[in-house]
Amino acid sequence: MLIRVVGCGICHTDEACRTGEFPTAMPIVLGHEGSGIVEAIGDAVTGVEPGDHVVLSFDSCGECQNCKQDQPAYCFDFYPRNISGTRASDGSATVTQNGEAINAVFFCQSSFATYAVAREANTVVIDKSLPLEIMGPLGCGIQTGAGAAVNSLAIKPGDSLAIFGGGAVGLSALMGAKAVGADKVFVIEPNASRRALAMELGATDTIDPMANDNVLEALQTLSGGGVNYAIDTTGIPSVVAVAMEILLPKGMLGLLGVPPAEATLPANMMSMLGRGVGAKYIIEGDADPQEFIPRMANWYQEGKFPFDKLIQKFAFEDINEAANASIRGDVIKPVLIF
Ligand code: CXF
Ligand code: ZN
Repeated sequence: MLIRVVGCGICHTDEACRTGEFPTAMPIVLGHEGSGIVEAIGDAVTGVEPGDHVVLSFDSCGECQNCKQDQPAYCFDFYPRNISGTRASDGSATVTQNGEAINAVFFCQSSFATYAVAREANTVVIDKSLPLEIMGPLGCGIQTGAGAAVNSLAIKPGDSLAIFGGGAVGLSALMGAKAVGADKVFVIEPNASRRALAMELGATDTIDPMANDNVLEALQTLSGGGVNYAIDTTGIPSVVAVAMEILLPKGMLGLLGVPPAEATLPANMMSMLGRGVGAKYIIEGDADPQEFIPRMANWYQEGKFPFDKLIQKFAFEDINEAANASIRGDVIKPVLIF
């Protein structure tokens, strides 16, 4: 379908692709947190109509083993469909410039553009009463953080959680955990204004890792011995090492951060065995966007999930300023407005 884009968040993956941290072919039209209004649909579209307000998310095939078990983030065709820059069906280009092929189809949307072409699979219809301009980040970064806490770790009332990194993904994990009744949630983050926002969003306490030479000890003291779950959004091996060690017996660490290319897990296997703990990488918060995006939107309307507090709007023309503000850490989640 053809979508007129009204807003698009900038996610760390856009930046990682631009800098070559992530293996995406250049040049490419990035942008994968688009929201907009459907202008036209193809023959095979059944559940979306022109005029619908939509959030765009990641694409999946709907047919592989994982898609069939409602785990579209682990679609066997995820990379061709979302990262390759060309049509998954035949590798052809969807965009040209002066007759030359340009990569696009990024997350089956390439929403740093006034128009996007998406499939029904990655297009989620939302209620028209929602603020459409800022809804796009629910399609990736916010879904990734909140889904990790709610779906992957399945946090329950009474559970405790430590979140390493208080950016858009980490603070979304905090909001998700609080929305489902987590007890104690600790956020480890060097930026003072992000720590303050974490407290406003319901964190039990925060730690500044720059002011603490032993974060593990500080966290043990604050938590009374450890936590049931941890989430790492930093991808930094020395941080992951602390996250592994703070887990109580039977604990689980969710890994969300993009690591350096050569990094290996910094885990002591005997220590893991002794506590029966685990660690796993989580893609897109284990979410089925068709179910989870409306769920987060409902929480937002009920006042339980104030994701708008993470967002700062920029005009589309100011995309470079928006990206730089996020790299500097001045803005948590920039959203481009068209
Ligand atoms: C990405 C993170 C890296 C693996 C593929 C999915 N998520 C979105 O930005
Ligand atoms: Zn993303």
